[in-house]
Amino acid sequence: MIVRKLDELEGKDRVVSGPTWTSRRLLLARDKMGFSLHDTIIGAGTRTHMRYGNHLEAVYCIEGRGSVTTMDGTEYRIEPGTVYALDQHDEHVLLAETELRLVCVFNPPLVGPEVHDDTRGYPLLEVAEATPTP
Ligand code: 9YT
Repeated sequence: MIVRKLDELEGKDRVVSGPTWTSRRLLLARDKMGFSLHDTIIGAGTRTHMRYGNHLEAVYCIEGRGSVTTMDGTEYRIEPGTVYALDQHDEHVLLAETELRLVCVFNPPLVGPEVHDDTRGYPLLEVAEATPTP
């Protein structure tokens, strides 16, 4: 069994930030669960344009308020208790009206250091590219 706590991740390679977000990567590919699980903070007042071409992502909001808008202009309200699943690798814009706390699941699992590339998604990395810390 794997037991890991959010406050144990600081200082390890499991805490990764982009311009608008900080992702605490509780479970990664090397944990061999078949998915990765992140507790992610999105900064208040930010706009993040994404498209995960290599991954499926489910996002469950546990704190904060905002919206996600797809490229056809459809806007969905995001609040605690809302999940959105990017089952079509949907391109989307996430607006954080307040700080958002999101539980994110990726399939295939992230390896660890991924940040958004110029496709607005994450590259597919090999597990060997990650630093082998617990
Ligand atoms: C909602 C979203 O995709 N935010 C960007 C960060 C990402 N979810 C991550 O790596 O945790």
